[in-house]
Amino acid sequence: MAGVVVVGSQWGDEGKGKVTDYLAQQADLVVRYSGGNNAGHTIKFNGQKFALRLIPSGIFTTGEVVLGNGMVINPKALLEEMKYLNDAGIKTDKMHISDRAHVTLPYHIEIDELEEEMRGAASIGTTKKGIGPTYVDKYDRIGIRVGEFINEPLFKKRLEETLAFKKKQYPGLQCTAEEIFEEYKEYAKVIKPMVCDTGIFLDEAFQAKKKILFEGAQGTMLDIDYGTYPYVTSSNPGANGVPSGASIGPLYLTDVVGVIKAYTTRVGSGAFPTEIEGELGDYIRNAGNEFGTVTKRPRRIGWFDAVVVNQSRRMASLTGCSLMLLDVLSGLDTIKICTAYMLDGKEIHGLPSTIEELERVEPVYVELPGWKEDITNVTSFEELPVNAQNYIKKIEELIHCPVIMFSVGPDRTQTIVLK
Ligand code: 2SA
Ligand code: MG
Repeated sequence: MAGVVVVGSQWGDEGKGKVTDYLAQQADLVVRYSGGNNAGHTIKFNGQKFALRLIPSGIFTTGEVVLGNGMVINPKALLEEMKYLNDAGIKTDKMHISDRAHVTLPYHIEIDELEEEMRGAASIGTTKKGIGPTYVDKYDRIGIRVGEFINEPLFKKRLEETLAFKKKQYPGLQCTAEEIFEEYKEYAKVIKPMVCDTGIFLDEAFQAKKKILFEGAQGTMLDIDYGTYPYVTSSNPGANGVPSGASIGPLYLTDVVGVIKAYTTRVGSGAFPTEIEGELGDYIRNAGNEFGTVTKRPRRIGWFDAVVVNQSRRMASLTGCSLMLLDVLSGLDTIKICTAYMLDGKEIHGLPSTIEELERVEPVYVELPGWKEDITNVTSFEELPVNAQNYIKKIEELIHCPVIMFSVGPDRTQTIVLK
């Protein structure tokens, strides 16, 4: 292991936190490369449960983590998260924050709320954490980066300029530069000692043969380039985002582990071809506790979609998959897997580029017999009921990627490694 990536291969919430936590046991460093506090990563061990948003899940194992330049960082949320961990006895003193990451400030949150309202029925269903508007400023070349944020006079100047610009675009903005400056300059003081050029830091770590894990947030279907645009997040959560979001070259990466659920979920709006509505959907939602970590929103539920995961495999060059929440499907009579879509009378094996077409596709399913046994105490593939074994084998066949581990419950101990 040199550079290993853990990437969500559906619409997020596949269980990346758990997989990262597991793989981090063999790593020296864990790095986040995209997104911000829209993410919600849950880790459970020794009877304790933690939900992280900005800080990489590796904080519990390696203790040394990096927040890369591809991230958008809300300093207030970061300090709250540090306090939450420190209060639970988890140290955050080996955290390295990229000087090139962008800072999320109160006006980004205001704009996020305003734009969702403006979109009306076409709202994206964002987490309203200001993520999109922070990336907009990045690409509009008026964003404030961490390196500027920790330089007090520079922060003041950049904040005044930027907010004046934004107020021309959004005259309804309520926040003022003075208020933000007074509050946030204090956060900057706390963050300052952790800031560095994380590209150099990671390069040195690679040269020293350290093992580095890159932790994705959200999932490939929410990737701005590869996902179900426009119902996506505003960054590259896919493995494609690692080199640009962590300031490293692509050849540092040796393995890419795709995290997939045994079914599919999606939060927020947008087409969802295998969506299961009604009683069965409610049953799986409750069995899997499928509610947003950040927003508590009920997640939409669907059958496993091999078209989606295949697309994610292609785009991330997945070397293996981790199949999560298999136990949630116990008790169903039959389980469906989507193998292809029908669009205008033709069978297709990739997602169409327009949302208009994706809304019209009809999933083609294979149906497999389910299993009734409780599998939460299973410790090997062989102990699984034959129908569960066959379900895994079918998934492997359809996604052209080995399942290298699977999970039968939220605890660290409920992870079974196969290959
Ligand atoms: P945003 O806020 O601009 O990133 O929202 C854009 C879309 O991306 C989706 N998105 C997510 N989907 C699943 N999980 C996410 N993290 C939280 C979680 C979400 C939560 O772990 O549960 O608590 O609701 C996440 N973050 C962003 C979002 O739903 C929009 O569809
Ligand atoms: Mg999540």
